[in-house]
Order: sequence, then C-alpha cells, then structure tokens
Amino acid sequence: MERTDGCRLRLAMQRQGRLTEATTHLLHGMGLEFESYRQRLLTPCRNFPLDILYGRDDDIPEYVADGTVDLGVVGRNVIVERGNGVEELLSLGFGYCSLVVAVPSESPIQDPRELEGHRVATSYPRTVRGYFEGIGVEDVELVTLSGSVEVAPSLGIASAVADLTATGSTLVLNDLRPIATVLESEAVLIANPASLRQPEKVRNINRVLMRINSLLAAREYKYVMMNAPRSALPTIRGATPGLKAPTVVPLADPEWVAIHTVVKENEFWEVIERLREAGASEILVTSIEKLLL
Ligand code: PRT
Ligand code: ZN
Repeated sequence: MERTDGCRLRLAMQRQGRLTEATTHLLHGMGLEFESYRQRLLTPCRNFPLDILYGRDDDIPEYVADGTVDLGVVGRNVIVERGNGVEELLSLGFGYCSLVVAVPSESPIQDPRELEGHRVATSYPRTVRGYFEGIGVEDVELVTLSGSVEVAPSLGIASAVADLTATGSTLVLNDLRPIATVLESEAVLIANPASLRQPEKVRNINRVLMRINSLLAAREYKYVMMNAPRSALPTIRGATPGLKAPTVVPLADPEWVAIHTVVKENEFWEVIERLREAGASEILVTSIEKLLL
C-alpha cells in the first residue's frame, strides 16, 4: 500500500470478533469520528490524522511489523505468538483471557510436567513450546489446530490442550480441567518501531497515547462529593489521598463545607467508610469520563 501523507497515522483493528466492539468504543471515547460499517478496507477519521484498517486479528502484528500500519490493537496472546518486530505501548484493559493447559477431567495428570512424552493440541505452538521448555519439558508433541482445540482430547488427538479461556465455560462444557496458566492476556496497543522514530508521526502517536491514557485513568477513579462538618476536614484530607488536595466549598452554615475529591476505584469502599466515620454525609459518587493528569 502506498503511503502519501507522511504524518497521517494508520491503525489496524480487528474487523469482526471479540475485540471489535471494545476497540471501536475506545476509539470513539478518544473523540475520533469515523464510519464503523467496516465495508471499506481503510476508513479515515474525519477529525484526526488517522486511518483505520480493518483486518483479521492474526494479521495485525504483521501489518504493524512491516509498516503497512503504524499502530495496532490486538490481544497480547497474538503478539507473543507472532509479534516479532513490534513495540507494545499500552495495555488497554479489555479482551482479558488466559492461555491455559487443560486435561480431561478424569485424567490422572495434575502437573504440566507430567505431559512429557504426551501430545498437546493448541493454536499457539510457539508460545506453548516456549512455556514447556521453560519448565524443563522438552519432549512434548504439539498438535497445531487452528480452531476447536477443545475437542482434541475427546477425539483422541491429544492428551491435553493449551487454549484460551475467559469465563472457563468452554473448558467445563468439554469436560476439561485447567492445570496451568501459560499466559495472561488482554488487548494491547502496538506500534511499528520505525514509526516511533519519525518525529512527525511521534507527535500524533503521543496525542493518541494521551487520549487513551486519560480514558484509562478515568476508569481508575471515582469523583466523590460530600458535605462534612468543617472540623472533620483534616481527617477527611487524610482519608482521601486523591490526586491533589480536595476542593473545599463553604456552605450557608459556616460549620459545614462541601468537599469534592477523587478516590481510586480499588480503595473506594475503604475510603467511603472512613469518610462516614469522620462525619461526612450526603456522599455522592459519579464515574469520570476522562481524566488528564
Ligand atoms: O477472525 P479473526 O481471526 O479476526 O478472529 P478470531 O476468531 O481469531 O479471534 P476472536 O475474535 O475469537 O478473539 C480475538 C481475541 O480476543 C483473542 O486473540 C484474545 O486476545 C481475545 N479473547 C478474549 C478471546 C477470548 N477472550 C475467548 N474467550 N479469544 C478467544 N476466546 C475463546 C476461548 O478460546 C473459548 O473457545 O472463546 C471461547 C469461549 O471462552 P470461555 O472461556 O468464555 O468459555
Ligand atoms: Zn484470528
């Protein structure tokens, strides 16, 4: 594909699959306006120097590595399997799954080292080979299947599988029991290393990163508003190690103040309990759409 505009970016995303909806949502959250009908190979953003290329997820690392596109959104599992020559920039917080080794429920095998001399079916031969070598198992025969890996043991093709799982229900449905985790995965943003050396591209890549980071940061925090007796302020300041000092607004009653602050999602309930103990009331909590730090 010919590149005409030097600083316009190209980003590859999955055309149709598990990552498509969340990736589209992310791009829209970044304020990008584009047609998401995916009829065309390359869709331009109307309000940002970026074109979106829709492809098979397995092809995305190659598009990024050879410079067909500058950026890509794809599962880390795909990068680990075939992602030479790309740079991982950010974890995106969706598309979570694990690559696990699983055996039939009734199998006596409890530990992946017991698979020495056995056949293991997988769609991720490079990753799984590396894993077994890492735990000192050299003699495992990998059967590479491109789909329906989970049925391999019941067909007698293999003693075990190494397959992706999210909820685990496919494993249960196929009477398989996980015995080890090879890889934890989520969607990641990857870049072509040469694009990261071109200043005019880097400027726009940094704009993309800033927008994604503000969305990811917003998800980590809640915005909290409350009323509290002025005397409780020092305790409340101590209980809300938010971003900076909270905003304190005087109320009609001079003994009382309104306080606005942000609280980390993972400390949320603990902080709320301490605020109530300190005398805060009418605590109102909202999510944050974007947060620029
Ligand atoms: O057509 P294309 O090649 O683009 O898509 P694909 O069919 O190869 O990929 P797709 O859309 O299935 O997955 C894209 C990416 O989503 C994967 O590379 C992972 O990074 C991520 N992902 C997240 C998953 C899952 N969750 C997942 N559950 N990929 C696959 N699965 C499979 C799993 O193997 C099982 O067979 O979904 C099935 C259901 O899983 P359970 O555990 O929820 O039952
Ligand atoms: Zn695929």
